[in-house]
Amino acid sequence: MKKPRRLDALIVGAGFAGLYMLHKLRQDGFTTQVVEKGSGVGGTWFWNRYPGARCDIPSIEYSYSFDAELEAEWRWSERYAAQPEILRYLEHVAERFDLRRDIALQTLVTSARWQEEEGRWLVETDGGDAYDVQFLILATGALSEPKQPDIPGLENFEGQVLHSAMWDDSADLAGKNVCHFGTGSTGIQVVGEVAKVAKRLTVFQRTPNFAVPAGNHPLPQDYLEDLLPRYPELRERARTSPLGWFHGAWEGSAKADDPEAREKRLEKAWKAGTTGLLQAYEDLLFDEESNSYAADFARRKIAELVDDPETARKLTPHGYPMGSRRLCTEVNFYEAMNRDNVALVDVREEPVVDVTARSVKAEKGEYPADVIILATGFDACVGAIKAIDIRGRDGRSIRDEWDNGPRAYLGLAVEGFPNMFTITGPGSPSVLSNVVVSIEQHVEWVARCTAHMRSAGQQVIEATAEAETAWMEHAHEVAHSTLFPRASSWYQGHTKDGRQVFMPYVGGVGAYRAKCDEVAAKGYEGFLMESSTTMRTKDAVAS
Ligand code: NA7
Repeated sequence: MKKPRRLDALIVGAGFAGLYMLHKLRQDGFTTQVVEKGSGVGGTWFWNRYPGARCDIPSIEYSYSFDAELEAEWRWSERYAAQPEILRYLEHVAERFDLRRDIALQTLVTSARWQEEEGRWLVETDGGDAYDVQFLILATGALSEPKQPDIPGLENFEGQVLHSAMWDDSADLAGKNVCHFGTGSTGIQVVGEVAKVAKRLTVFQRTPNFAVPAGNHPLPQDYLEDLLPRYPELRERARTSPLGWFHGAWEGSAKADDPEAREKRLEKAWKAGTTGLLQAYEDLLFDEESNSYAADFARRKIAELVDDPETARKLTPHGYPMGSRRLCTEVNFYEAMNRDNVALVDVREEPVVDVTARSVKAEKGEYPADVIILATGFDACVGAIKAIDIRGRDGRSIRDEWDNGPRAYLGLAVEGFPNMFTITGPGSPSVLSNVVVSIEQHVEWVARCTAHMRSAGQQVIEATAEAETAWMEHAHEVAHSTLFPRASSWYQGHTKDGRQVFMPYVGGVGAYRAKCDEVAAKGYEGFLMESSTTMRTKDAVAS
């Protein structure tokens, strides 16, 4: 280990969260470094470069709001930008705010140890670098630790295996036999594109998901001129809304409308694109009967869009409320399912039994494969944090503790792990919101907190166990007032004895922001702080 570099803060990750956090702390005069395992900035948008990768929130909303000049100079080409454009945007942000000089790329944080006597973190990387920092800020992303699926015999495969979150840019799928696993948001995007070039594409699906056409389109040349005067008000609306979007749900209950009016409204919402359908009525995520009208509507659409009734049957979701699993955005997915070179295998009806050197064998058939694509998701909300060997007070390991279900106060801080902040951590709106809005809110809250600590002469901040427990109980209660827990989904974590922990906070972005602001205004209620003086006194006593 090299001699540790002494800084105020270390930020792990150079995606939307890490870049803004660096900018903010630097503005406040803190010495700060970002470490990033990728060879470029961009986080999620650096890694997820598979064909068809695209945002499912309109880009004019899924972008930073902290700088009016940035807003005025960046022009999106499409309603939902594709990955290369979002990556260019983040690279632009890194250049524009001169962030790169404090970002170490291709550097993986391997461990972080709380140094009790100093009240600081000692952080080590795979390259042997070390950092001695007051604050450790985990901007590691909620969907960044890829999950490897359990597919029997996969190790025997002699062709190329591509994971959607670690895509090989040089991969050429033209004229190839491709076997594809996973039909979540990612898989649905991949299939729409790969179907156009593959010789034969076999899609292995486990749980069918609801998918709504994106309604993507190029943005008019002059859209920005029209948007700019309204931007501040729209951004403010997003900050105080339930999901971090400009527009909230349409008023009323699906139960209250007569069938004709309901059909008309659902049709309009369907045409509005993905974010529309769940917003068609305000009670769709709360009331089972209302939800069933929208879900049945979406099921009828699948039957209309997919030619082969047997394929349509397999693609039709059942057994969980629409939206309780992530609602997917589709571009060409159902169209791909109508192509002659595409086949769908439902692995619940026809399990995969083996993978050979050049094929995937299922119970009822063998499917040729030159390439296998895994769009099999992430160890959501916790994976990237657990990947680091983090030891808090008394050597406590976050990996071990979160194996019993994640816990955090406001999704921001963890008892036993002082001076560590988790941006969009479990217990915050994170993946159930426009995450850029949630990231900005967390970054600004953390910056306000660190600035407060410096001016108040405080060295250490730590969430109390009581505040953390109370928050987790509240988050659980709110989740259970909705339909979200009715589905098995990656939103759920589990304790060792099998209890569910619903990881994102569903109480709404606006309400959550108000709570965080209140905590700060009340002198960081639910946190304990120690001043540098107390620490020095303790040191003196100890020696
Ligand atoms: P998801 O939504 O977790 O999807 C992963 C998919 O992979 C899902 O359909 C899984 O089925 C499927 N899967 C996992 N293992 C297997 C096996 N062994 N066989 C067949 N299918 C399998 O991840 P995404 O990357 O699509 O999306 C995550 C988020 O990233 C997304 O919401 C956006 O916010 C960005 P399952 O559902 O577990 O039955």
